[in-house]
Amino acid sequence: MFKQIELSYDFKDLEPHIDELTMHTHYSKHHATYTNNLNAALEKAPELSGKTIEEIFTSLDSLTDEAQKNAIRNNGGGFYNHNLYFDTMSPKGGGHPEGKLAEQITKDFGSFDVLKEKLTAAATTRFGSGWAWLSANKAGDLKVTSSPNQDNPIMETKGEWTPILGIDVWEHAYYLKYKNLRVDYVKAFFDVTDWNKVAANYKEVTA
Ligand code: MN3
Repeated sequence: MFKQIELSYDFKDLEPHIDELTMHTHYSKHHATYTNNLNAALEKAPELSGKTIEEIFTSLDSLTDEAQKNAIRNNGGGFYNHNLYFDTMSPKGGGHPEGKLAEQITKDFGSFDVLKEKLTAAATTRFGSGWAWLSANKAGDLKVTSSPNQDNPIMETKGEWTPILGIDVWEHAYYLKYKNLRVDYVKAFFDVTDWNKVAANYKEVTA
């Protein structure tokens, strides 16, 4: 049974950047539904039982039933991507990364400002629903990409790249407050990004 992460903050705590109703709906409805649907789909896929979610993402091609594969891909992505998303936001967020992650950002992108520009571009040019990502590989390299729907870099690269930060650009993540202004939501997301958590994720991928 996969479970949603528990939030270390209240729904209202990310105000004014991310509003309480959006947080409540996003976590208690959208994320809960993905998680429940993933667990339900896995009950009918005994060959995947006991696997981690990352192992499931890299085993999707072994499923021959297209409907089952799509259910596990979409709901598994929805489960995992939102765990990452909610875990890397904090009322004490914002600011900039430090330590090894900061050094690598300078190496791979030139500066933290350039990284934010690249993430903003990935988020705002993703057509329709999807995600913008900062990912790392085991060697410690970083890259910015985007994915459609609930896909993620683990699925797309067979586990070579792991996201350490994800920006949800589905309209349900911002429409109540920001309407059509996705770029303003992305700016606000950076005001609550927990770079300490992102650095911890980076450390885990590269350990
Ligand atoms: Mn979402």
